[in-house]
Amino acid sequence: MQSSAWIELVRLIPPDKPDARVVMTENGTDINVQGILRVEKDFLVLRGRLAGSTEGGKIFFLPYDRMQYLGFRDAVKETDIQALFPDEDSLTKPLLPPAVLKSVEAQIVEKCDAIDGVKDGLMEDPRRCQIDVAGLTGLTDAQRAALKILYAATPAREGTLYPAQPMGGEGDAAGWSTWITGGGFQSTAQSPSLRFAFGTQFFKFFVFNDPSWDYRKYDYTRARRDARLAGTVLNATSPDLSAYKAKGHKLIVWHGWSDPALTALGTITYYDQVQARDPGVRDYFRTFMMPGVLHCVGGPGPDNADWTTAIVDWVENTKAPDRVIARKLAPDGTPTRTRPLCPYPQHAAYKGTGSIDDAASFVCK
Ligand SMILES: [Ca+2]
Repeated sequence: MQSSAWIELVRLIPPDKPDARVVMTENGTDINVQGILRVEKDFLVLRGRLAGSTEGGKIFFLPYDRMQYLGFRDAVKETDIQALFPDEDSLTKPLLPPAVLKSVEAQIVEKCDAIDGVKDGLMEDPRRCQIDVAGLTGLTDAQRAALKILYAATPAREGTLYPAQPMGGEGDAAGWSTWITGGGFQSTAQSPSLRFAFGTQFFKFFVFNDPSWDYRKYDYTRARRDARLAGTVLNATSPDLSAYKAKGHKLIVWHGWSDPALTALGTITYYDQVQARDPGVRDYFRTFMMPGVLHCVGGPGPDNADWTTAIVDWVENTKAPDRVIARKLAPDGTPTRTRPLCPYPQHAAYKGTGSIDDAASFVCK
């Protein structure tokens, strides 16, 4: 498109709608515009924030020949549900079909598996996998844009509404297609994925008491305020465990890193909040992250651990869980791999010798 055409388009932007426009650049980056600073013959200078980021006020210098589109939105709509299911009349046709997700996961594992020092098909800590979605192959622009939203935190008016989905677990049948993207086990004409079902029904009936509430038109940056009343009954997010600690109780929380139902980063955020209030948290509360594990069970990672013995030992025998062994079981129940789970923020590190399928070859550090 000619520069003059871009200039004409940019001049159409109403000045009274902050944070309501989106510019996409050639590398697939969305920028939410907060203000147009200069319109020059060959470039544009604007103030805004990268989509998915909560850090506004950045200055962007944009030559017109790097711009792909310029969109107008009534509000910032960047939740996964809105991105994945823009058309309520075709919910059964997933934007990210299972075969595409398998390819995405394979590319991610290929690039990030070895970061933890062991090529075992698992990422010990997916936060260390920093892949730009723009570099993944076999995706349409719309699929790429949706993935970027999924891998980024959902922004609130201030801070974060909900943490990002870590990379990993995309292609598993019980993974994203069932929970997030649609086309999986639970998919129906009305409810393509479980997150869609929980998300839309929650707002219809818990928050707004309005069966006609439309997720496509909702400005999610209002969600924290709108859901405040429902949250008084439902939230279990207070980081103040002082009463629990005073009674001498113990708490173990474990979470699959690839959980497609509830992002694992939410659990980490909570643990960090408790620790910020009480640096001695590990005396009564420990969190264990399980690499390559989906929601409760499943996924390529060792997902079978004896948590009951771990908590009984801690409560009744004063033996705190410094290392819990997880097992991957074959369909007949035979363990094919064992791996230590380490209390967060520790992780399992390979000693450098011994079988990578044997927990004895790993230390917590
Ligand atoms: Ca690995």
